[in-house]
Amino acid sequence: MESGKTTVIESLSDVAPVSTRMPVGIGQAEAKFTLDYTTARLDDGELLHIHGVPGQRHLDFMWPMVCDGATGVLVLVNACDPQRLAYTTSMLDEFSHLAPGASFTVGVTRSDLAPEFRLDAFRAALVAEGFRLPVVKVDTHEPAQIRFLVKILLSGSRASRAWPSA
Ligand SMILES: Nc1nc2c(ncn2[C@@H]2O[C@H](COP(=O)(O)OP(=O)(O)OP(=O)(O)O)[C@@H](O)[C@H]2O)c(=O)[nH]1
Ligand SMILES: [Mg+2]
Repeated sequence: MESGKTTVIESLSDVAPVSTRMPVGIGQAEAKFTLDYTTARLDDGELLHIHGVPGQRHLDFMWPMVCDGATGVLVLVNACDPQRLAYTTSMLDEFSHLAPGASFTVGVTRSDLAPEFRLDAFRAALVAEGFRLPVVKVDTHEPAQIRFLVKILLSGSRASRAWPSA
């Protein structure tokens, strides 16, 4: 949550992005979640469709819907979240099964607000869990950093995935 999904999608859009805030009942409580969607024209003319979906497990019914035929999966992680490592490994685990042909990149956001966060330790912890992939810090308020992040994602290929998938 609050990992910068909407900010990233707004930054990449070359049309007005669609952000839909919807209620979802969880037991007696009702929470809100946001779905984001936009398109961006790449330098080579290809049209990229970009979906922002929540990472909460009770909303996992959405994940297969956006994974069918996906080129890339960008896992945005809030550096301020104490559960960031467990969250990231669980997302990589789930999405590598849902999108076996996609390339993967992890973008760590809000690290400016988490002075204790160490990228090298985080990356090493992911490798220790079996996930060897690009892991970068990104300030989502910097459009150049977001464009670079997307380039990293798109330059990845299936062959560079170094963790086993079932
Ligand atoms: N300081 C700082 N603030 C950030 C960064 N990225 C996002 N934010 C802020 O964090 C808040 C949440 O960003 P959103 O883009 O709404 O995040 P989200 O993932 O769409 O959030 P939900 O849809 O509520 O899960 C906003 O106030 C952003 O301006 C960052 O890298 N640094
Ligand atoms: Mg959002």
